Amino acid sequence: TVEIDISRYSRLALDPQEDGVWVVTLNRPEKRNALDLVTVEEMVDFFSTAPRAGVKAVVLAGAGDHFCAGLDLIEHHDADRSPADFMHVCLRWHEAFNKMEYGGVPVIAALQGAVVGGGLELASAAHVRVMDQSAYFALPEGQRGLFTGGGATIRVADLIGKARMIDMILMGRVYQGQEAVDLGLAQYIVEGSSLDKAMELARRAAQNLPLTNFAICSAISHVQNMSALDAAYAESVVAGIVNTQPEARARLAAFADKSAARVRPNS
Ligand code: 1HE
Repeated sequence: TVEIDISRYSRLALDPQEDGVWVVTLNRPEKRNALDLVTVEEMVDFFSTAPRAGVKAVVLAGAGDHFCAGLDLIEHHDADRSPADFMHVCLRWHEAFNKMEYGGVPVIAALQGAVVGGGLELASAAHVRVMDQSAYFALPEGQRGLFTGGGATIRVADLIGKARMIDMILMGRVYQGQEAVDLGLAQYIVEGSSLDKAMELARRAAQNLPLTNFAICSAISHVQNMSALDAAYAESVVAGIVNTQPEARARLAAFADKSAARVRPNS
């Protein structure tokens, strides 16, 4: 395993808990947690390292009233980038978000306020999204003379379908509340704090065996990119490794001797 040096991070506040859950907070609330170059590099760094550092689950949060306002438009404006420059900016976003989605460590996003533009792209790279009553989702790029560059054409379209994504960016349509859950933008909506609920879910996920979580939070995404034939093959190989891991024997024994909890309907 490798160590994560918390003091090296400035845009992200890293807070490791005793149970292996790490709270990773976008920490520029005065800029509504807009994603500048430094933030994205810190995300590449953290999410590249976390799978080898014993991180069992991540809660991804935003400080203040808004989760994330997307691309730092002021930095982008001031830099007056060339097409090649901005292509490379986008490639770093993809590097960061792919490390999240394919890294094998469960990432639970705790959402409030604006989850817009690149903020929605970031949230959609998490494995589970929890929203509170203040959270709202939009792709303002269309109105700003821009286009998505952080994976929305892939992940937001996956979550809600192509037609709804096109409508969101074309019209500046905003989704919020239960409707956002019904469409698949988030999986949970809470009356209270999305951070509390995300912590609860992360702790639950952290109870699973790490190799099982690796398969869930890496293989499923990879398999989605494959043909059905290759997907079945890859699934078999992953199951071969995960389902025979020595660490699973105690759990199987507990089922066999009837000490393990049974699956029951919600009461
Ligand atoms: C920012 C940004 C930002 C706020 N870049 N600085 N994203 C957007 O188009 C969203 C743009 N932001 C907003 O619509 C609003 O700021 C919010 C709804 C997020 C928040 O509203 P509010 O009233 O709480 O804050 P504010 O007064 O608008 O902003 C407070 C400060 O944050 C202000 O800075 P200040 O120095 O004047 O105090 C804002 O400039 C700053 N701020 N949002 C930079 N986005 C890889 S392609 C990805 C494509 C995209 O993501 S496009 C961006 C889409």
